Amino acid sequence: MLAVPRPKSLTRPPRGSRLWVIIFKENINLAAGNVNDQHLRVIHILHMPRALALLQSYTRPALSSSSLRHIIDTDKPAILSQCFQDLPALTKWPQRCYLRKFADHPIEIEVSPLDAPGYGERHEISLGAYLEMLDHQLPYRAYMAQFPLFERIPHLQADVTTPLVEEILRRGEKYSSSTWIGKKSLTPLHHDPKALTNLFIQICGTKRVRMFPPESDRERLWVGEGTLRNTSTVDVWRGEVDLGDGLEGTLRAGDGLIIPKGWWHSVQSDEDLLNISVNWWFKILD
Ligand SMILES: O=C(O)CCC(=O)C(=O)O
Repeated sequence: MLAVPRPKSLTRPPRGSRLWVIIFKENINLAAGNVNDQHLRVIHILHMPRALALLQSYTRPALSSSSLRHIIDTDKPAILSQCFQDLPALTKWPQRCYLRKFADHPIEIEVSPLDAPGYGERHEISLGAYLEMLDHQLPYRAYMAQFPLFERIPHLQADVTTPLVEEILRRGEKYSSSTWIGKKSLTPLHHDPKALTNLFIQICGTKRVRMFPPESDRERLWVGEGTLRNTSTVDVWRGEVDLGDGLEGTLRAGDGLIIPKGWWHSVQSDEDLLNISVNWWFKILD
């Protein structure tokens, strides 16, 4: 069999990646059985990231209580497509004047350069000043990320409570809840505290999510240290590294996402439009 010369730079590809080898044949006289290795030139070797599979999606009529329990208990992420359209927040919160009624309440936002892949620096600001800020084209990224808005403004909680939300949260012990408000936003790849499942609901705008299983190779994820031990420095949106079997999906207003415990996820929105999500972390009871 013909042996392809092994260039010095060729290293073993990471497990599971697709190795693409492009070979140029030059003047080979195969018929004569006169093949010389030097006529084969490996000109390019690329480790192509595997395409991500689409997140499994379930719609409301088919979503019985038992199928919902099954979805949550199988520890596989799932989109609950348009299952939360009845949240009052979907119609109230995008209205200019509604959230501004709570303008004086202090919140925290993250501020970072537009193209920075990591978390931003946290700053305190009033909700009113922040919403005002989002009305303008900003030369930096501002994001009210992971903020416990309902602790500050309990009145808003009723806008995100429906029988389905309550049914899902009843499966476990509620831990905490966050609200996310921004325009273009990026949350780097990370996993939530290991024991917690996440119910994430899109209220306004669109977000894209990429997810990788808990058993993903930490070495390949370039995980940080200290408080960033749950965060990867890999930019999963540039597709530069193959992290194994990933999933991706898009969340629109009214969609929910179940992020099972331990799953790595990165969430981004590249629209220059108001984007709001809420989530709850809860511990599933056996
Ligand atoms: O919406 C986002 O930017 C990130 C959400 C997230 O990472 C989470 O809910 O754990």
